[in-house]
Amino acid sequence: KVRSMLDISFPPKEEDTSNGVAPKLGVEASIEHELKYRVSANNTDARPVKLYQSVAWSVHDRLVDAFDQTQAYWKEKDPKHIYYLSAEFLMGRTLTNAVNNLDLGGEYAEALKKYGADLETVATGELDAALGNGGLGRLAACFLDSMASLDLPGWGYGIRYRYGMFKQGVKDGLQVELPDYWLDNGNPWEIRRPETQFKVGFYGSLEDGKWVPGEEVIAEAYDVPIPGYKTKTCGNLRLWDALAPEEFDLEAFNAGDYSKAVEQKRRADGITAVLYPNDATEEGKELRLKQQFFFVSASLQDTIARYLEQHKDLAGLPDKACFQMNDTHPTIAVAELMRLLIDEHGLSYDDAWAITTKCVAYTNHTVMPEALEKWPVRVLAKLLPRHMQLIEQINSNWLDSITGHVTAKVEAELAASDAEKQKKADAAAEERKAALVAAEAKGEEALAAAKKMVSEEEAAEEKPADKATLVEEKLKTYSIIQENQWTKGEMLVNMAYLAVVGSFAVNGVAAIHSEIIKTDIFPHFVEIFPERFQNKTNGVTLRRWLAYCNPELSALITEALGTDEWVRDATLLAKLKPFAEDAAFRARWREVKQQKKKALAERIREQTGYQVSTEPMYDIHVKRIHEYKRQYMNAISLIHRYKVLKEMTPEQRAKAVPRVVVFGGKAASAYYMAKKIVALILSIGETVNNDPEIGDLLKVVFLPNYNVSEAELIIPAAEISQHISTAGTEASGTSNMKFALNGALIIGTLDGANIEIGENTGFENLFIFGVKADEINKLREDRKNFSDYDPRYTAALQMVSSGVFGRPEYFEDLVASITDMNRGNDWFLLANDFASYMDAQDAIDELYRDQEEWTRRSIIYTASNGFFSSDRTIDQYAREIWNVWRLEGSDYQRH
Ligand code: HBZ
Repeated sequence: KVRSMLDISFPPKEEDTSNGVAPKLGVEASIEHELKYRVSANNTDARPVKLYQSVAWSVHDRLVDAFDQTQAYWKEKDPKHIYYLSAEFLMGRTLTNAVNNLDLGGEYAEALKKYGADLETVATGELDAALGNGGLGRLAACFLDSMASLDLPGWGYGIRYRYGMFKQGVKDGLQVELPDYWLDNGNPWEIRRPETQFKVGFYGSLEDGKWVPGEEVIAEAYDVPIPGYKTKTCGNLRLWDALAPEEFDLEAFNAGDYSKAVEQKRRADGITAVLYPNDATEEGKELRLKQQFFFVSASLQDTIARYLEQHKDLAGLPDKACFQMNDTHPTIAVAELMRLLIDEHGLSYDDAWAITTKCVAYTNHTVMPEALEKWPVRVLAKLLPRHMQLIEQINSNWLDSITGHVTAKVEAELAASDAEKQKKADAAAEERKAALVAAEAKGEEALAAAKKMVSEEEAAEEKPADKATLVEEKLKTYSIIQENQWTKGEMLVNMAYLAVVGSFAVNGVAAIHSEIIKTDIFPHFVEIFPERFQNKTNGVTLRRWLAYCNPELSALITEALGTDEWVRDATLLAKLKPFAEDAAFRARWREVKQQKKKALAERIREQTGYQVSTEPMYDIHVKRIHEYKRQYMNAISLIHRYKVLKEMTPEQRAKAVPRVVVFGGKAASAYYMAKKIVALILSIGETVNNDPEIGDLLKVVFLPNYNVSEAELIIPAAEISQHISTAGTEASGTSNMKFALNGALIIGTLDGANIEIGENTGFENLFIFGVKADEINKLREDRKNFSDYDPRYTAALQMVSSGVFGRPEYFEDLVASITDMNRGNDWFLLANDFASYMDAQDAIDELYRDQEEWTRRSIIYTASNGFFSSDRTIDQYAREIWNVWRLEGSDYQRH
């Protein structure tokens, strides 16, 4: 009854194009409907945010249609699905992407004229969905776009954090962290599914081998439709929220204990409250493990439940489901899938293991030891006792399975080294025998002394190694459960090892990285299953990162190529190459860059108050702040640049190449050095930007709150971009790809995807400097005696220490971290690379004087880097790991 009353209160439908699915209004009418009824703003005073909301809700309805049809179609066809398990999805804004992927850009632009608005402006009313830290989370978001655009049956699974990445502010020259209220205005892009709920247990004990959780929460699904580019396919990102089993504990409430009554709710709320803002460091917190298990368990239960609606026998699960683990964060999936199959569905351990290891695959994103997750056995056993038991069993089976291999290895090593040792031992024994004989002849006293000496020598002598002990020692290096090397006696579960043992495929994210994980991180696993290790070089979606964030450049590309097919097939960008030789085209290319620089200059003024000219070179360094990414080295180079400019005569200054250097990036809230690096950049900016002698010759800007939306504005404006990590530390990098595609030149080290970008673009077109990855270990060793400091480097650091940029005592630790043997000893080798970095910087200045050649290269970058489309990456995952394919036939083909 109530329902039908509500129904008749809707305004008359203007058109019905719904195929009986849902009545649909035209774009203009639907915006108006939403404006009036959903957000209750009358047309005349529709403020941008209200207008954004009504436009978003109107797009929402169209997404839901596409979503329902796709999901129904997939259900009917029952293809194998890929489930991308990730603790992070850094989606950014949705409106522009959704409208354009749905191919409704024209219609919405037209409809918005009525409000004197354009889509671009309206889109700024949306808050970023910042449910991720950096590259790893953004990669997951690009992958969703590509899966849908390639018509692959794929879902993302993650956590609906109520607070995403903190908002970064600047106060008194320091980073401050503010909460991210992204859900405050409601979220038109999600669909709550109260009908889809699963119980997730924690703590408790094992009773008769069965796990009895001590605490339970409810996972409730929210679906975020993921529209593919100009296809009817609409994928899904399912995010879980945590609810208390009973919102209020009524018993406690009636007994007058209000706080106990809400305790359950508070605990559940805590699980999905906030994203951990760490990127490259491990966060060994129980709550984090809880988050990981929470979303993994709900996702696996959900998948199995859907599978069982259509199939009886779980043995067929690997033909229908593949779980891709985005780093080790979801690795508990290995144990949870085992538990579900054994404890909930009655399979034997062996059958469960056969299924699990055919369903699960793992992507590694880091080689930094501090970022490789290791959970104390104590924490796991308390929070997830049954899982700890299963991990022990998995480990013991694993070690059993390789004991033969390890024994053979030890025997071979022994055979080699023992023959040598035995020879020495035999010779020593002969000598001792002779000494005793000689001493005996000298009498009692001498004999006693000689005996004493002999027994001391024998005790000190290296015993021929005992094989069993050696095998045991070696096996430990393969073990998933290991002793903490810092805290003796504490046992840890190495999640990366668990992931490797439990997966059928393991991949790195750039060619060099995939080699390094084989040689440095998992060499002993490579011995056992070499075929398991693969490379899948990262990519980015060209929709968001070129077509939509840089419509001006896109229009120019489309005009040149005579088609916009490149948005779908990025290899077509190669056809731009001849245009690099066309002076008129180059002029237009420069015009676009100029326009984008202007937009960035405007943003800089808004956010920082600094007025920057659009004439200088725009030099951009944006990414999470980290010692290994070496923003600090850039900062030191800028101090030098400032010093040189100060020392110049007016004639010399007139010839200098002016630069606007823009930094952006968040420092993890507990990362002491990273926060100091932010402060140093801010301080340099403060000094340089207010120095009247310098004027437009140099501006150093720290643009606060770098996020996806800021990146969409910054990247198109870049002329040079910096990717200068210590070789061997950056797994891939993905912003380097975005910059290259937007025609920014790269200064970088031979690290991560820089190498493949160099291969595609021609290394002669990049500014490559620095030591190589295979030299790093030795150089770190050598630093015990390092004294070879570049005088420019020393002078710049001296300026910091002497207070030229203020607060010398605050920067003392930072300076010490790269100069003091006992306080960091320059672990990331800034001093080693500084001189070659400066040479590369000089080469940049030199080339920038030649705007024709610079522009030519810029075009070459765009033309050469179509390889880095995430469509290519996802196609490779689909073929080489997942074995999923797009559905042919039916009207789900692209139009
Ligand atoms: O993943 C990044 C790598 O540093 C980068 O080189 C690569 O391109 C990118 C995609 O493959 N890794 C991260 O962004 N890592 C995290 O954000 C992270 C988040 C939580 C953690 C650990 C790392 O606990």
